[in-house]
Amino acid sequence: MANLETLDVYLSAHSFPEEELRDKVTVVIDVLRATSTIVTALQNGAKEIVPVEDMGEASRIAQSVDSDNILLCGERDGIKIDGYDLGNSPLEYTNEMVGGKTLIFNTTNGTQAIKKAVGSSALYIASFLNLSAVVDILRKEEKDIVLICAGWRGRLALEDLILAGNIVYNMCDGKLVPEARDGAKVAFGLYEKYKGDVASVIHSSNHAVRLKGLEVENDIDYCSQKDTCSLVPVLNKGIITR
Ligand code: 3SL
Repeated sequence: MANLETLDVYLSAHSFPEEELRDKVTVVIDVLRATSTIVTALQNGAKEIVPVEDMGEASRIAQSVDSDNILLCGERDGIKIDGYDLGNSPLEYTNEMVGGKTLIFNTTNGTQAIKKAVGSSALYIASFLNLSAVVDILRKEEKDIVLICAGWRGRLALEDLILAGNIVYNMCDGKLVPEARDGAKVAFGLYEKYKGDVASVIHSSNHAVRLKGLEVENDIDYCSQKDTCSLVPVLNKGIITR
């Protein structure tokens, strides 16, 4: 049973030292769009996803795997990386495109946050799409849990924090204990205030505005949907599977 007094929320991937996660269960959140894309890709039949930090790591891994079955995927500042097969729009990750494939996945903040948390005792991937499935798994965890908001280049991202708040809120059935960690209290408070209109909060976030400039507004609607999927991606030996 999860310990709600130690459940914590880290506001960006830059806000903590890796060593802190060693004996903890972590959940990486990048609503717009990396973790929503990971959930979608696995739901649509991708075999596995290898998160990487940069182009160099991506091409090294791509060269060492059967090239018929791999796709290079990712973005920098929201735009598909030159020469890659796919960008970071979850809507591109259809069964026809990703079914049975290994995806090498390289994004600005989301995969950086995952790589930073590889040393944790278990690592799950969360989005609004698989919110309830994540909460179900976390409720059973005995170890301390940290929800890591990927954020944007070291800064807080509202859409990540409100999902963290939704997870905290659901885990404690809307009643946070006074002993809760500060991070959990802040996320819970944000979600509690806006829980009637989460989609509008996501649409008004700085990153949504950035993405609207790239004309990917459908992605924002897509990533704002709750519980369309019951799988929880998990990282094992550097590879994410369902
Ligand atoms: O930073 C990331 O990992 C991405 O999700 C950002 S973007 O939505 O593709 O711009």
